[in-house]
Amino acid sequence: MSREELLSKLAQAVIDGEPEDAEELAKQALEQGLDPLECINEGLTAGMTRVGELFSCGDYFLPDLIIGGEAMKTALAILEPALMGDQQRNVLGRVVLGTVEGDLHEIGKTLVGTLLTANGFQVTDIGIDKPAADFIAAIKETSATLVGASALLTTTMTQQKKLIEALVEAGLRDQVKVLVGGAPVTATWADQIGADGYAEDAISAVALAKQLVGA
Ligand code: B12
Repeated sequence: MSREELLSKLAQAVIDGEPEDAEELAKQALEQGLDPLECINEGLTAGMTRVGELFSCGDYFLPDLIIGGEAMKTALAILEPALMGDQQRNVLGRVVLGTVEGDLHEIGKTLVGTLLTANGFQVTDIGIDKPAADFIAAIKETSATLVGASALLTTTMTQQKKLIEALVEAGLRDQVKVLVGGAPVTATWADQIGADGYAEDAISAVALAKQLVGA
């Protein structure tokens, strides 16, 4: 199968919600020497974007989102270890990462964590639906200097603001740089809530994190 064909089939497996196909195609892509990051961006994420569009226009329903997410996660489980190959030994910085309270979207956040880890950051992923208090506990526990908060819903973006307020209250705001991201998040929003940076995808999240720690 050609590279283009494989990438488009990976996207289609997510659109059709076929975890087994997605897994098989991901294995095949690695065997054929395709770049795992390209498979994620041009295959899986492209498919997920389409799922979102179909949901927006009412052609897809919640179960379609769930099964599309499952297909993407199954393929990521095959591709992510291949991304870890070029992991560096020096720790560039410690990061606490999570999806904010009320928000169950985990795929993008996890991908950001994987790429940060692959690029030399020590990542503590606290999971999804996490209140500010959980981010703060993890920052204290790990002495992290970076915190990443993911929000995929317009209704949960406000939790990123709450997190920054809670950091100020806890006296930790000067210790950590705050990165925000997620589909509805913008650079303007990041500025507005006083975050230190915004990145639109996992690759730019790595560049931003490096910049913030001066690496
Ligand atoms: C899959 C999915 C789900 C799955 C999630 C499964 C899972 N295990 O994660 C499930 C079924 C749970 C779900 C539920 C819901 N969803 Co939903 N979902 C999606 C969908 C289709 C894809 C999200 C995804 O995984 N994308 C792929 C990843 C790779 O991209 P990403 O998440 O954007 O992450 C990248 C960047 O944003 C960035 N990034 C992400 N986080 C961070 C963090 C930091 C610090 C940084 C720097 C960068 C960064 O880097 C990532 C990697 O490149 C989106 C559509 C879309 N286009 O986003 C809708 C979408 C986000 N969902 C939507 C909705 C409405 C819902 C529900 C309310 C539906 C319902 N009626 O119940 C519920 C809410 C549940 C909840 N409380 O959270 C809407 C949100 C609308 C809005 N603006 O508020 C969207 C946009 C669909 C739509 N077009 O209407 N969803």
